[in-house]
Amino acid sequence: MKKLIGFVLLALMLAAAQCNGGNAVPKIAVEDAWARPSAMKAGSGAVYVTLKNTGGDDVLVSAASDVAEAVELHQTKMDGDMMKMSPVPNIPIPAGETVKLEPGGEHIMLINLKQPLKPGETISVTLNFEKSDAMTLDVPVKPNGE
Ligand SMILES: [Cu+2]
Repeated sequence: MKKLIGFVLLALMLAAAQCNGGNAVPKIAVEDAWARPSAMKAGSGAVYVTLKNTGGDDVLVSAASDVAEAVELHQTKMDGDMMKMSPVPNIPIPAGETVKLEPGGEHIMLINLKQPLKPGETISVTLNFEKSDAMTLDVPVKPNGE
């Protein structure tokens, strides 16, 4: 029994050591933010962005925009041969990693747009992080992110 407790403690210490990146200050750069144009009838929209973290661990906890009634963080997954989107509570941005929110993957979902998103327009989207300060982005609406 003592041996088992010792082993568990060792495992916990190793786990804690691996989390040391979490003590460093995150340093997140935002690249290539864009929103997909919506159909003429306003419905939902999607925002994509690349988050480059050259510091310690952080987590994208929520997003906000006044162009939609609600904003959710979503993931896209295959369910059989159907692509299905579902909300996720947050999107981790681990130390030293680049997390790409892109079509077919994770994205920021604009629920119930108040107006259609037209190419050439720019919308304001705020990203809220667990550790980093909130960032408000000017996000261009582009047909395919080009
Ligand atoms: Cu979605």
